[in-house]
Amino acid sequence: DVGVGVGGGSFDFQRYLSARADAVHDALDRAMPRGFPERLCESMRYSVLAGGKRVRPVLALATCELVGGDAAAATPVACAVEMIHTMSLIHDDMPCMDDDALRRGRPSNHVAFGEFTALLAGDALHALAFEHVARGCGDHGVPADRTLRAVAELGSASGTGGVAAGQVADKESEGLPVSLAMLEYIHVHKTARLLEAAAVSGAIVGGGADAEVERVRRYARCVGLLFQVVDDVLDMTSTSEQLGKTAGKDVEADKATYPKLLGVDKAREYAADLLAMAEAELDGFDAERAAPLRHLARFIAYRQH
Ligand code: GRG
Repeated sequence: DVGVGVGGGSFDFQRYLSARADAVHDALDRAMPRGFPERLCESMRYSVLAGGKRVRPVLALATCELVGGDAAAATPVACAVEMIHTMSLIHDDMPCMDDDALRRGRPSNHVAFGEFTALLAGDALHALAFEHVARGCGDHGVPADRTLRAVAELGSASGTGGVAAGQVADKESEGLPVSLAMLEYIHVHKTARLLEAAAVSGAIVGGGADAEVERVRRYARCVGLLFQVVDDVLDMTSTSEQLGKTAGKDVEADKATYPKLLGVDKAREYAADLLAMAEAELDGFDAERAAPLRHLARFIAYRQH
């Protein structure tokens, strides 16, 4: 287990992650609307404030600091990425998509609020994400050209170059044989692209030079894919529990995964390669500033659930 010894330095990653996740939660709480229309606002708050690991926003704060920025400047983009991520989860759970009744340990948004409210809560969250960046970055003294680049990055990660493209490819391939190239396309777009946008927009608002931003992009793309490969391996290896969970869902049982296409050992090797590539991208940065990102990649690689 390569994970052993990661905590050997003085950096306490668990403490860092939970402090940052709490700060993000508070910022989201302030950013989310209250009041009229009550049910819509309540439904948006319900999903965003339900928790979650907050990996994407923490990534944005960390890359902002990596390039010498103040994490506060990245708070609006961090919140925006979590809003986009959450809206994608709300829509993903709906009956026309994956039809899941539970999310983040509680009833899915459409189960709690009904379908049309869930659909609109997702739409309103997506719109709020961009409004929040446009207004919030200026309030934190981020120059307008950086804000514009961050907005473009988040937009491109959501649409036909990102999450929506990955989701449509995933849905269209259900029940069909899926090649490794297609599996990679789905995960790069559905999962990695938004993690990449979180990291890249943090580095942009932090004032990173173009070469630094591109290194951050490559780091995050590896971490995003790593996230999915590890997820697939965990699904495959926690067999009895997973079998119980997926027994009634043929689509899930049919779903292509890295261990199914490569075998568990090769999938694990691939995860180790992705981790090494992600870490190599950090080598050119100041070691202390890069420590959170190094630990974040390892946390994703070695998590047990
Ligand atoms: C974004 C425009 C737009 C549309 C959404 C429904 C849809 C289109 C996309 C589905 C995207 C999806 C569900 C991707 C899976 C991403 C993923 C790995 C989710 C799990 O992320 P975690 O583990 O979850 O970070 P928590 O709850 O911890 O935040």
